[in-house]
Amino acid sequence: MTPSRARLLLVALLAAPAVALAADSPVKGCSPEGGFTFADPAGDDDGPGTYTYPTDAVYKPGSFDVTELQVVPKGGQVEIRVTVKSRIEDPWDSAAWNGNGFSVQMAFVHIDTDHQKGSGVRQGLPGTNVRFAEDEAWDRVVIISPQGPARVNSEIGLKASQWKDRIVVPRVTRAEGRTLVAVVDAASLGGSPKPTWGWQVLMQSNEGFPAKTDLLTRKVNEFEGQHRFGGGTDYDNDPHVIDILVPPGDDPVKKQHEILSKYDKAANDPKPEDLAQVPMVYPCAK
Ligand SMILES: [Ca+2]
Ligand SMILES: [Ca+2]
Ligand SMILES: [Ca+2]
Repeated sequence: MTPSRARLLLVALLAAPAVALAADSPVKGCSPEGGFTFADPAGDDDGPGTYTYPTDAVYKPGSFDVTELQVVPKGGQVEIRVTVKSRIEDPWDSAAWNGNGFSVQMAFVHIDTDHQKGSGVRQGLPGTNVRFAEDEAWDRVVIISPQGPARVNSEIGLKASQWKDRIVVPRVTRAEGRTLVAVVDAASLGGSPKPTWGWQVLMQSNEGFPAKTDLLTRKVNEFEGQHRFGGGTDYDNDPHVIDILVPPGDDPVKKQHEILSKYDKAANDPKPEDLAQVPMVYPCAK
């Protein structure tokens, strides 16, 4: 064997374990500019493990099953891409209500830009019924909604005005195949993404006729209905999120079910501490 062939073989042997590990990791493509791809398992579009879709035929299987979050910084803008398991359709003809080309999905993409205790918001947006840890509080949230910006901004003004400087309505929102795409100005996120940032996608469904307390979110009840998710409770104590990301580790489906099951099932007028606490994911943090 020539010395160069021996070196190649050595390199291949050393590289092999790293390749095997990378295949198991949900994280790909971390860039110095803060870009990455983070995979979520298919088949966990059941919240704490019990949620069921509304019965109307527009809620196709897989519609709320996140399979990937991709963040692509491009100059002064950032493309945020949330992919689900089924092709995104527009059964309610969003053009008729100045919408964005899809109908049933809505995703809240939370960002923790500093990972500092006491910095940011621990509460979820109205209607999500979740909270965040003290050192993982969100500093920005991007709303990917089929509703046009005027409607989303009006809902923010009515229901979450205390956080309006932290809530980002994208410059562009559209559907591409199985992917919801949002383009935001990096400045609206407080600057260009950094590999240290934390992210969390809460998958919801666009409700055009929301309750007074809900920011365009669809409710989860004890039993599913034509336009209601089932498998939760009829109070606002159960997390109204269908799929979330969990930090890399063994059995992410089980982990999600554990996280979303930890709420006070008896609290009919829940306090913040009664709600499930969702984690941030720091895909590229060292
Ligand atoms: Ca999923
Ligand atoms: Ca924070
Ligand atoms: Ca998940």
